[in-house]
Amino acid sequence: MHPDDCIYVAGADTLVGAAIVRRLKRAGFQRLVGLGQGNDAPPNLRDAASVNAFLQQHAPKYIIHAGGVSAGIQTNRTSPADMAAANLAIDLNLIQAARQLRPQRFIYLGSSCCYPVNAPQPLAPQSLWTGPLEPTSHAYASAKLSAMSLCQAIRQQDGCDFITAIPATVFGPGDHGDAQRSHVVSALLAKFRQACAESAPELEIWGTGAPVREFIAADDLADACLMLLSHPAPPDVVNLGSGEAVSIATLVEMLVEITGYQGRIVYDRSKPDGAPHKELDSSWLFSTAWRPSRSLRQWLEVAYTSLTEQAAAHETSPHTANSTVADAVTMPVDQPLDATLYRQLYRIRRVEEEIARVYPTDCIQSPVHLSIGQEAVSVAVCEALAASDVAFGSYRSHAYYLAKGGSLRGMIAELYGKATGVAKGKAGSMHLIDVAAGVMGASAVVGATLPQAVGYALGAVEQGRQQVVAVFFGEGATEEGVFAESLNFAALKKLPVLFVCENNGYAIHSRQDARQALPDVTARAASLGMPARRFEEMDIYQLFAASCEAVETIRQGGGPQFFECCCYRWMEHVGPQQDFGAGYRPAAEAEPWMERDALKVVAARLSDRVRREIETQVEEEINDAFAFAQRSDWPGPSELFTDLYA
Ligand SMILES: Cc1ncc(C[n+]2csc(CCOP(=O)(O)OP(=O)(O)O)c2C)c(N)n1
Ligand SMILES: [Mg+2]
Repeated sequence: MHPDDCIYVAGADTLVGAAIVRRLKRAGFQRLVGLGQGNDAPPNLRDAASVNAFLQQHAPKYIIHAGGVSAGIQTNRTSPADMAAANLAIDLNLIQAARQLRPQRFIYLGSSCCYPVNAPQPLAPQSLWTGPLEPTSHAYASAKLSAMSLCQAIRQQDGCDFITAIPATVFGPGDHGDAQRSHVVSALLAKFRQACAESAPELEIWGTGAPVREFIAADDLADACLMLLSHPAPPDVVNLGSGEAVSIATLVEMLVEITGYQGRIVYDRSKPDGAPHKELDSSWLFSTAWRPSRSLRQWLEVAYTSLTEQAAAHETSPHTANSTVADAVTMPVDQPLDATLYRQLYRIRRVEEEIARVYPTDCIQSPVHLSIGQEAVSVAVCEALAASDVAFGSYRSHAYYLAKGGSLRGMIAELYGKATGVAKGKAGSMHLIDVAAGVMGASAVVGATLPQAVGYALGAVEQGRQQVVAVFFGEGATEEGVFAESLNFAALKKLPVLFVCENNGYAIHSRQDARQALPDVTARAASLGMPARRFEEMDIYQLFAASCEAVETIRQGGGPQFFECCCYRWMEHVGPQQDFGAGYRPAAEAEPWMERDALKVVAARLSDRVRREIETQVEEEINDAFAFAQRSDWPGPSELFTDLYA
């Protein structure tokens, strides 16, 4: 897929559709049609002529159909005809119009209601059409099955790439918390919030609590859909589940813990349970590299935090006096992960911009290799590490040092050469170290910390410490002898090391392809005996999710792993300026990287209020650190011969 490919997400205003649009934008796709007004307005999906005209006009290369009408048990019971008729009409209009267009791929989002009520669990696609449907959602499920069948028939008759994706029960921020219309998670979240706010003595849960369900967060589902869109050959029907099924009672227990609700839980057994067990067999999905970014419990925490924050904002805003909590949760959300990533990215960027600004005054006593543009690699990986894990880096050290939690005051004082610096002012930018934070050191010698990281990991294993060691280095370091030696030994001894190659395409002024016969660094790492992955896009969320997974596997004794993270250095190799006039690389080469700058991407996911709050705090911290460095003393002459090793 190409960033310029035209993509249409039908139902971009639904929980799932909105998440898919967010995900596509984050991945850098710029031509998403049907999201605006006038010429770019979405078609009326219930009107075949409108859908036809829209598809003819935009000719999208990829279509994801997340439109249509869905709801919980209650709506299925009270308005089955409305729901079935609406879905039949919408699906037929869109699928038929898409059939004329023959897009590169069409994804239809089906429903797990389509599985027979007595099909073996977990539900596998081959069980479709093998038995009667669950009575409470019969009409809705039949409509969805018809559309699914139509997609398969088109694939068979016309050879078009139409596939159906069946998600587990979806939830996420933006879902309405209306108990009559919504799905179980959003309904429960809203109930718990209200019960907590009112200190209600009792909270009533529909049914017995026994049914088992598999839930998937809308953002994870969107991520899986993007993978599906670009996969070379997915099957015609795939299940998209999180792999985590729980009973409603367990879900309720999680919510009691998350919300701190103190009252009594009462199950209303007179209400219908729906299907007793619904869990998807997502073997195909899990045979790919895709994994959910968080556990169910973590997602519930995120959803509940956003619900309470939005409800609080709603209560204090005079403009929303007449709207409901349900409306409030459809507003933009400030998820804790976004805020954390933004704080880290913004902090590193601004610290380095300040370094560049003051550099010409000669206050800074050491050369500086800035990471501006590459920060997301350090942030994504270090966020996945535990505080007790450690990291080693290269002379391009600021990003990993700060992301791992190194002292900012100590770093700036070190750059100023002051006695209060992390190495007493004797080391400078290229040798930052803060052992208390697990920042184990950097070196001016290319590749030098690779064997140090491996040695540390061996020590940790020998001494029975469950630590993971991350080591950051440039692609230039892969030309050093220690690269092969270190990876070989780590693989041989199954050491807990995550090797993180920041491939910015250059070593000083020389391009990678002018230096390496085999620039495929990942292939070279894999040849030394470890799982190796290449991340082309500099997508901080993808890298964070992959890092969490890798760190966990490494911690469990799975041996070392290798990440090649493609990125781009915006500044000169060493020093405070840009150097696009230097003649070794064109400015245009930087543009796409600057366009999808992680800092911008994450900022766009935050509300102005939260973003400004973070920025204000970080600016204060930076001012404080520079003032601290400025007023600190120089090391005295007596320091000249201390800390010497020879
Ligand atoms: C062993 C060694 N050889 C050569 C150098 C000179 N040198 C300093 S930085 C650098 C480029 C390294 O490029 P890369 O590893 O890609 O890191 P980047 O600067 O791009 O982050 C070189 C060759 C050195 N410091 N150490
Ligand atoms: Mg490089």
